Amino acid sequence: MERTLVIIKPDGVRRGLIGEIISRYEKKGLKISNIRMIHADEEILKKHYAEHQGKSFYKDLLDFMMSGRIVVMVVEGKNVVETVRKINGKTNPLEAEMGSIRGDFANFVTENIVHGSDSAESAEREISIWF
Ligand code: D4T
Repeated sequence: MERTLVIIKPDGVRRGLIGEIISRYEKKGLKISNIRMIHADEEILKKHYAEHQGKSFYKDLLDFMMSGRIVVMVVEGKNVVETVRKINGKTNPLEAEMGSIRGDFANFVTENIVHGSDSAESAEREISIWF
């Protein structure tokens, strides 16, 4: 079964959206197969966001991701990578469709509530970082 890594970012946790977000995945028929709540440190975030190192938004992104607790989970299902990205909506909330998590709840590109892996290969890499 395909797997993906989802992170509910500090803004999603602060705003009390954990249940809302998980229920959207579950109602679509996806399974949460592992889950933990942590306060991430710089070391683990540098690994997770290695591809963005050097980009203009990198430091703000890491600071934001360390600003509170996050929920990290493994989600399983058929075509789960693509399905989760559709449920999450586009990275920039202004472009995200209404009805998606980002379309419904996010305002800024950095504070965009959730992360979902962008491919099955990224998912396996990210799952090995967090679990
Ligand atoms: P994540 O990784 O959070 O699911 O986002 P995406 O896969 O949808 O998008 P991404 O990797 O391109 O961006 C990672 C993370 O960086 C923030 N970001 C991104 C930002 O603050 N400014 C920007 O210009 C971009 C492109 C938001 C998500």
